[in-house]
Amino acid sequence: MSGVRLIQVPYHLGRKGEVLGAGPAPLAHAIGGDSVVLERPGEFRNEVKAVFDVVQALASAVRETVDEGRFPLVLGGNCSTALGAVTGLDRDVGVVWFDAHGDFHTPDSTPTGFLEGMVLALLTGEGWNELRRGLRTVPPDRVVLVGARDFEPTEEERLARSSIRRADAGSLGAALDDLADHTDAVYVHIDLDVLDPSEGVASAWAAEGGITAEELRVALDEVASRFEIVGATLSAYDPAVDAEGRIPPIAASLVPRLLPAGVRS
Ligand SMILES: [Mn+2]
Repeated sequence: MSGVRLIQVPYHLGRKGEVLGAGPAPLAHAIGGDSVVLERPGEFRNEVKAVFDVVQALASAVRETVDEGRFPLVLGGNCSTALGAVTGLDRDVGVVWFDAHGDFHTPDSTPTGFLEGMVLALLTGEGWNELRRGLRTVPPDRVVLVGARDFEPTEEERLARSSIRRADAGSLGAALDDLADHTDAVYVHIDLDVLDPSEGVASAWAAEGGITAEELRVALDEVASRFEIVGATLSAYDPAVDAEGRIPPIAASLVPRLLPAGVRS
């Protein structure tokens, strides 16, 4: 896979190797080939700043990858990796976001304070304005959220008021057709908790009612048939809750569907 660069981002809330930060290494192993491991620059001062430090470092790594003509495949860590990936692409893109959750809280609406529950709001330009400086945003009408089913109070209402499109496996095609009116290039974000727990438990945030691995593979084929996929992230895997190791081979099976035809071998 010489045309792709795997970028491991082994951080959870800015701390290396903890919880979801333990996920990138087994994902990289299952996918195979070479990968680089991102290092968070600077000292750890607090979680929120550390997360944005990781995001900024990832933006640089993705930008270098694209400049070399390679496809950036990010292995998070946290879903906040999306902010760095989209920034490093340095172009207007649509976003297809697979997740059990909405990730659509702001600092003012969150009941938990969990930064990972704010990432899609951040990506569409809400919250943490100073720390977000220099990061790219995506208009909400260029985002399709797929498989979300586990919401916190006010989050689903916030989504309903936004122009983010929501879809499940059955309605994805129509949502993608709408998105194709706005863009021909997309970034694909896969929080592995979009999978139903019967396929494998991706993390402690897993939720019933998800899509199957086969539905996810078909969904990616639907995306690739309509858009140029210019970057992707597989994220939010905690090997500590997946004792049988069921998630990494599923993640690896998704990779050929994300890559441009020229770099699939
Ligand atoms: Mn999630």
